[in-house]
Amino acid sequence: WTEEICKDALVLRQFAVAQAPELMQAVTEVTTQAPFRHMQTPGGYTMSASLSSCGSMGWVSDRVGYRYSSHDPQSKQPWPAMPEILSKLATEAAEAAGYHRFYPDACLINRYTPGAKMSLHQDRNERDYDAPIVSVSLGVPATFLFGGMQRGDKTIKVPLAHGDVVVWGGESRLKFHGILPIKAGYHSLTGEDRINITFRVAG
Ligand code: MD3
Ligand code: FE
Repeated sequence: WTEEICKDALVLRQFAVAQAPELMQAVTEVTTQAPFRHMQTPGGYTMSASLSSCGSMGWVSDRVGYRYSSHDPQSKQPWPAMPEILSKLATEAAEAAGYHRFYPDACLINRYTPGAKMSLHQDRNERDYDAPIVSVSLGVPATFLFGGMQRGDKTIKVPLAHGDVVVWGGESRLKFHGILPIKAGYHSLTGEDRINITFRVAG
């Protein structure tokens, strides 16, 4: 079933549950080639979530700034190709939310261990703000924080569980958002971790 978080942001509850084991297998394939790593922020902090990417563009952060890059700065190789099971799910979820022909070129994989979080931020590094963002949650649940166009705007909390898929388009695309510290938990597919996969048109 689907829930509206706000105009232009739809949660497709459990959309990815049936495919979750194969999705996790694809994540493992990717992260064997491009291991999860903690990136530095331009402000000098180390992110508590560790991340990897696949597809023709990958998101990177360092002291210089946030950006997309065709190469993994760690291996100096191109990012691994996006496994078809991942791109197909993204296109299908977008379609279910009313966005036709969503073909992402960037797939960011975030791994949260207990206590890891993501502070309020906007996603503004993509070239095309008209394309939606599709995100898939796997494993241990999280509380998503969703705000407005200003950092100080009121936020609402949205629980995200294993298999939930969110499609963020239109006005929601540039709103502030984050993840509260992950509570200790266990999921048979991911152990103590929460895995979030986000698909974007970045390049
Ligand atoms: C709302 N990731 O990678 S996914 C990120 O759970 C990120 O790992 C979070 O925020 C996570 O940038 C949240 C949901 C999400 C992704 C992008 C958005 C929500 C969004 C962009 C605009 C608005
Ligand atoms: Fe984000």
